[in-house]
Amino acid sequence: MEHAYPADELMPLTCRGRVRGQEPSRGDVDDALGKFSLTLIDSLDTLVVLNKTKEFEDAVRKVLKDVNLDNDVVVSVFETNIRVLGGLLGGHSLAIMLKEKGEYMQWYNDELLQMAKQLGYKLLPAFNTTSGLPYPRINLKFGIRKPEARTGTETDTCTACAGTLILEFAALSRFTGATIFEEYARKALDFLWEKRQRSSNLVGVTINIHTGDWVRKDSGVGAGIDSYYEYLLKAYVLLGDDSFLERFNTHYDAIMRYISQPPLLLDVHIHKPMLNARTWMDALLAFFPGLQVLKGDIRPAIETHEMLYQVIKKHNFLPEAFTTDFRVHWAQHPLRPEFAESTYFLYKATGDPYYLEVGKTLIENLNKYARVPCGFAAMKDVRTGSHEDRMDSFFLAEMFKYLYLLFADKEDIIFDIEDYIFTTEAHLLPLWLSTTNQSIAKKNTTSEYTELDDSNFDWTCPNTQILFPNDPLYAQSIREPLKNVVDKSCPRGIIRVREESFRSGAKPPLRARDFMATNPEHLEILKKMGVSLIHLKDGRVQLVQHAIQAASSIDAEDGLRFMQEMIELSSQQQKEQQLPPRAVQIVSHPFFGRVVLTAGPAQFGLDLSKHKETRGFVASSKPYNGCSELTNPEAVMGKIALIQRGQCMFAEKARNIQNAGAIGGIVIDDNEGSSSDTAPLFQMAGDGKDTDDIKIPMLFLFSKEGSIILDAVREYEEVEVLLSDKAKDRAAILKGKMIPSYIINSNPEMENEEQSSPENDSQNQSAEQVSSSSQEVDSVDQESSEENSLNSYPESLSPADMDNAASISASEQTSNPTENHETTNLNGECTDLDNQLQEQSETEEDSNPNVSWGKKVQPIDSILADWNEDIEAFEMMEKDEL
Ligand code: DMJ
Repeated sequence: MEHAYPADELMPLTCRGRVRGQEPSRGDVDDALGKFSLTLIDSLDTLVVLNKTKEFEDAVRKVLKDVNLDNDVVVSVFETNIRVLGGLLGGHSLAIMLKEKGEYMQWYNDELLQMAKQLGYKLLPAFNTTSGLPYPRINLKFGIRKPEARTGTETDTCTACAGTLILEFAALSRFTGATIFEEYARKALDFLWEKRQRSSNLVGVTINIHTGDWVRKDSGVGAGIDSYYEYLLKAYVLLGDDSFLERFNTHYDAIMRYISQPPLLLDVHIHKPMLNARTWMDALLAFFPGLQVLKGDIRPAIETHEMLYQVIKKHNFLPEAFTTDFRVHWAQHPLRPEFAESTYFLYKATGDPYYLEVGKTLIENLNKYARVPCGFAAMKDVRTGSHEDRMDSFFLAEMFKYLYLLFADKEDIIFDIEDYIFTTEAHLLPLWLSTTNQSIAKKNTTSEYTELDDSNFDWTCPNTQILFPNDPLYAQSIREPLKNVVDKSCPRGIIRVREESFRSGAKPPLRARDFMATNPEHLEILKKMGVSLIHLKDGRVQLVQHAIQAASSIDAEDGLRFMQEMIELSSQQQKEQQLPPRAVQIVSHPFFGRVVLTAGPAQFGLDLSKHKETRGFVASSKPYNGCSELTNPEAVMGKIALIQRGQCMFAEKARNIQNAGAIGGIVIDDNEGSSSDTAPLFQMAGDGKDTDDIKIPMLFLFSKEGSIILDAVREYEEVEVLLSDKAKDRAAILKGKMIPSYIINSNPEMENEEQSSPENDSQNQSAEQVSSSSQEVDSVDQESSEENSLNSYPESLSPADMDNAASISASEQTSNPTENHETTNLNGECTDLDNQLQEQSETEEDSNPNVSWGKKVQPIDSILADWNEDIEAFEMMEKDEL
């Protein structure tokens, strides 16, 4: 309220409000911002839960006085529904509860509900499609009327986007008596149900809102689908309509059959549900154990939650995506609440104090790593602890609420929380709505519910009060075998997999290592194998394989082998060439280590991952570009020099500041407004000469991050920073326990070590992007810049950048045969499966829950033998779609 109001969100690093249009666009994420004081509305019912009744009363008055819902802004229908409509309804629910108690809100006359109704009507034009599925976006002022609306041309939406409306819309109908909202939301759900893939009973991630065709046919419980399942079960709870429960149970049965590989939850294809569609999981699926608790299926909930907790313990937060062998796939973490939500529900179900310990860890990590002077900042990279100038509204709406509730006793909350259901945004809707204005509730009109295998419901228990009365250690006994599942997992071996692939005899006609994107013969072979090369706008290229486009099934197999090789080659090269991002932490007053900026590393100079951090005050070099001998050596001596990017090579700048006595350097981008929020980080390349003479550490900051330091210098003059590979503990910083950099730099042994480091060996290799965000995953950087002029792959495709492109693209059509070639044995040691594959899949799979997630282990020969069948299935699938 102090720094951001009336803006939609707080920018906690720069201490101001995020106003759409005034900040560089972040793409879809900005569609949540409608200039309607989003965070305030999203936080209304949190205030009551936290017993801040007076503040709630003031906040409601502010919303009524200030908020305008008629802005000429294009917003996401899904986000506006769950955050704003849900926020207004949650606020209304608690306002009438308080009014009835007779002390607070006595003046309240359903004003929030009237606003909610106004907003509901604004969202309705989005449903003007033949399918009844809503458009993904709407203009708050102009609806979808073109051209003023600037929207309404979209053809696709995500399943969760179309299937997460019923709670808010039904509540709105039942509170107001206006039936249209519930009708529209039901119609969208009916359509999705009709479109489920009939043999697997799964739904895809995106659907065409006009034709109902699945656009993305992968299926999981995380991003894009998550709350569709959540709302089916909760619609049954809130509305008491059996058809929702039957639909949920049908989907749940399919999820447990195909997607659940305890403790993992892995995406599959809707038409070939035995094929994994990905080798990684996203953070959004962390809500699923909570939903399983609501369903009463406690065992898999405990298992998945435990696995997620171990990933969190490794990185302090759950990265946006992580692989099946628990490596970071996408390192960002926008302070998502899903894991806290599941922790709360598991604690409620089991009463096991372990979950309080888990909650304590979450709170400690938030305070230690995310708390900044003006709020809580999202993590840009969980590996470095660097921040993003972002605090999403769900942090207050959900994270605060669930963490408070986890520790609250019944009497700490001024109303009975059991009388309410949580929406997906944790807004509270009263259960008495189930018996109010029921006229719209349709009875089950379809008889298409399949007979379900009851074994999936063995653990279903309708009442958490009577769970495990005789066994308080029940939850622990399930966690125990999983205790080292993350730490002892083995990274995927590259060499072994390749050997196995070669041992089978067949090699693709073109080897990944020989491939040149500019060679017409190579392109011809690619085409034959069904592999297409897509040139992206930014100069990068992407490989995608469509098996059905291959000339024959043999060519399709070759294509699979080629993609496989490319994945392995690229991940190997990426590991060899890429340096992870680094951190610049401001440690002086008033920051005290709380602001951590993501920095790009250099391929030369002191390697901060091998040596301890470098700490020092900053000083700007003169000339500021650092391209000639400094004229102010006295100012930078013993300090960390700030230098502007451009006009000469990075290494030249480093030498000039080192000669002036600087102990480190920070190069700040000269492109105004650039930020690691919007641009991919890269590592600074050398100059093609020997750079062993550069001993000081050099880091790169984009302009926005750099200006945080420059502003601090303007305001406080003396600004001290810490250059490191990972943000350091603030307690240690405050106690001054850090080792001064001059001690580190003067260790001759370390210098020698550094000279032989692999990073120095690769100095003359390309200046690759540092992968800090999976938004970059699909592509290959072919750009070169003045400082990055040593890119060693100017014309050919650099396999180093192909990892994710190849893996994702390949997985769209095929299972990834490189998967599961390792497993973890009972002692947690890495085991080569070459000799044991058969025995393990036959024996351990059944008896050992530790390895059950490796149940799809399949030798490559058998996968390839299955290939023809896959092609037929895909052809069938295409026909189905037609
Ligand atoms: C929230 O806005 C909701 O929980 C939504 O359903 C998906 N996740 C975000 C927070 O991560």
